[in-house]
Amino acid sequence: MMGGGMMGGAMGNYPVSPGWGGKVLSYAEAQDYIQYGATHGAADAKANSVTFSGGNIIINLVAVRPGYNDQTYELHGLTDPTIIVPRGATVQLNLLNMDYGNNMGHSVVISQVPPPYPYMAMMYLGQPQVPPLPVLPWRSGEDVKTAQYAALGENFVASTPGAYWYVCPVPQHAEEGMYGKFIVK
Ligand SMILES: [Cu+2]
Repeated sequence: MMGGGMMGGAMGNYPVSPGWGGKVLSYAEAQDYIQYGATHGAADAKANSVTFSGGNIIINLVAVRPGYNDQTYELHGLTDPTIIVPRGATVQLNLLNMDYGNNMGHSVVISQVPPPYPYMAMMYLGQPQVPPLPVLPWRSGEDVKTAQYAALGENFVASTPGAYWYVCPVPQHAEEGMYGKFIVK
């Protein structure tokens, strides 16, 4: 158990709009977000992992970055990398949804339940290890340069060493592979 709290968040099915409940980023701001994510933590492409150090960690995860596969997370240019953080670190886990289209809202839940996941992953993940983010709506338009993007983050303390999974709870997404390993060591 890393945090606690209730299941929360709306399960909306709509494109991003002002007032959706989180941040709204322009394409340029989304690129800054990605760049931050690509310059913090140490990426190992062969191991497909990103290792963070220090007591305050910001993880800028992307859901379905343009040019990457559907139903994946991106960080440091890697797809669904293993994320490794030191025990006791305060973690700000951010998510930016760059996907587009009906049912392409995405979120992230940290679970101790390993894959494979069923269609309704949310029913299977047990008590989330940190309060889950709401579902982030998809981008506002098809054209990536003019679209706006939903982003949101949450903070928790990685207090308990162990192997966890970060998983998209939207129906079918985890079943299709939208998850990665999250290790506290
Ligand atoms: Cu998803």
